[in-house]
Amino acid sequence: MVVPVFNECAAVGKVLDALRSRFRNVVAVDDGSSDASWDAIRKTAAHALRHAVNRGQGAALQTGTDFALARGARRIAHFDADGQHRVDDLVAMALAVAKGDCDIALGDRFAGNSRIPPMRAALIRLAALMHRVTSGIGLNDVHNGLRVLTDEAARRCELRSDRMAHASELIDLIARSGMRVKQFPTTIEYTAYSMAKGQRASASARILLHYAVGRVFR
Ligand SMILES: Nc1nc2c(ncn2[C@@H]2O[C@H](COP(=O)(O)OP(=O)(O)O)[C@@H](O)[C@H]2O)c(=O)[nH]1
Ligand SMILES: [Mg+2]
Repeated sequence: MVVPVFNECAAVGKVLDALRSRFRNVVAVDDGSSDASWDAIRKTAAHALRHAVNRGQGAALQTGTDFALARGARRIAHFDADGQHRVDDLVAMALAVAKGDCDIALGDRFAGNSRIPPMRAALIRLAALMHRVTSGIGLNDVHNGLRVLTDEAARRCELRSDRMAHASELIDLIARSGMRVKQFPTTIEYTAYSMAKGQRASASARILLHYAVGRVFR
């Protein structure tokens, strides 16, 4: 379980407690927060790691993944620290990967009970279409932070995009990895907290642009 954390002291303690009630190995990565997140995760995470400066969600996920793989983890999950994901959804996905139903489980907020802000939904659909065209991969929700990968899949999908463009980079890596992917219904809680703090719709547009430019110049 890798939990990227950036200035989430109000939410992260509860999220880590919920995760630890169901999973043994929770790795929280404080991404150079300026609030009390570090104190919160040191108290509640099984493994607390810290970036000295803010590097972005992609970098935080890769730091946690490298740590888990080095310690022999056989499955890696990504779970946001802001309370937007449900632990029950993760349990279903982790079970499917453990049983060998797929190598990579991706959350699909369009199949869950999420009340997705319309602009957000439109941009995710657009990003999904872009991936369909560029790599032929047919997914609904390409920017969902809830994922489970086998160790092999995690090794094949090493993230180089430090910031939010990692979500699109990962879809590309998955398309090329030849691993078996499945989507699972997940509910994203759009609370006042997450909406105030999380990415605005414009961030999805930025991710798209950032990613498209990166693709052209690669
Ligand atoms: N915004 C942001 N989130 C980060 C960063 N590093 C780690 N994170 C964590 O990444 C997760 C998702 O971020 P969020 O802004 O909520 O994205 P959204 O859910 O897609 O709107 C949260 O757990 C953040 O704490 C960072 O540099 N910026
Ligand atoms: Mg969020």
